[in-house]
Amino acid sequence: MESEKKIMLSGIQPSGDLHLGNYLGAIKNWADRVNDFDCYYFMADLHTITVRQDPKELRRRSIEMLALYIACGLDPKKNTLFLQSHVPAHAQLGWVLDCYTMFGELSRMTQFKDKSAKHKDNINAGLFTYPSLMAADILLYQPHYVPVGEDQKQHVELTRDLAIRFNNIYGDVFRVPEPYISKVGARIYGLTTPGQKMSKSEPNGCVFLMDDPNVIMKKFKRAVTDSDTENCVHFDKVNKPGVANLMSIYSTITGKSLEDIEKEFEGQGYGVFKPAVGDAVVQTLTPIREEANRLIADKEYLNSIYKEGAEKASYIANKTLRKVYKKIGFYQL
Ligand code: ATP
Ligand code: LTN
Repeated sequence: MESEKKIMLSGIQPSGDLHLGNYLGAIKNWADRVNDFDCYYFMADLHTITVRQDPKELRRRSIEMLALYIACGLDPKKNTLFLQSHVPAHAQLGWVLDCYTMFGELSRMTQFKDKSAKHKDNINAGLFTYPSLMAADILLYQPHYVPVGEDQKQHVELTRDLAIRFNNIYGDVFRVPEPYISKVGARIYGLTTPGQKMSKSEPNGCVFLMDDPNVIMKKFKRAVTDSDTENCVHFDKVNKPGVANLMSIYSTITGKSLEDIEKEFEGQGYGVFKPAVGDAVVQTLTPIREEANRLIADKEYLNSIYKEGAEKASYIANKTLRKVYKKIGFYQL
């Protein structure tokens, strides 16, 4: 029976270990919406090779990430969880959409500009055409919503343009999806660099989901607060970005409002506040880490989830692909 629920789809590249920014900005929000939508979440491994990867590490992360998705609350019975390279339709529709995406459009993508500046020795064609593959990832499943962080909005806009362009030529083939950007946790900043988003490329200020509790506590105790001498827990993004970031993390995790947090720590300095935030994060991440470790030890189970996910995803994706092939005139047997 086809589901009546609206469809939601998103992916994360297994190009680095998952961190608190990924959890609060993306995965936690996905898990919270599981009952309201028909959800597809995948590991975008095809996308990772736009930048050189160590094959062993890519393989390890591709399975560890599935364990973490599940441990973070993405129940495989309620969500379709899969690995992009297990569903060939992504690459197939990706090629078709390459032929409907303009050079000028791809040249304007900020992620391409950023990444080609960062990897000057490897500005490959895949890095350039990445957004067409991402459009294929999305359009294959006819989703209503694509929950992503602010940084991916431009790619979803291009996906919409491609869907509209294709539909204008061939009739109603694709649903035109909406980006779905959550306000809560949309941007978590680095603990050592409160001016920049938390990212695996700055590991000292980045809390990884698989970090040991003592490592997490150390990272929080070393978190940059302010240069002011006030030593008071007050939310001021402009003048106290470090403290504001810690307050946002604490608020997102505990559900307490910023005012309540200010009251809770009134008269107490950063020496009390920083370990308290660390402790709340440890409380949240410990069961996730333990469950992920338990699942990682059960490869057979994880493989079976990937297998089932690929079957379910392929069924839907192939339906769209067949329609596309037919519309563009590929001879059908
Ligand atoms: P990089 O470290 O290379 O910038 P990343 O860790 O940001 O990569 P992505 O694969 O680009 O990881 O992001 C996966 C998802 O997590 C995206 O939806 C993104 O918007 C979200 N995300 C990543 N970092 C943060 C952050 N610091 N705060 C909130 N959301 C984030
Ligand atoms: N480009 C995204 C990952 C990604 C994605 C997608 C997200 C690939 N395909 C389809 C949503 C929908 C990133 O780098 N975070």
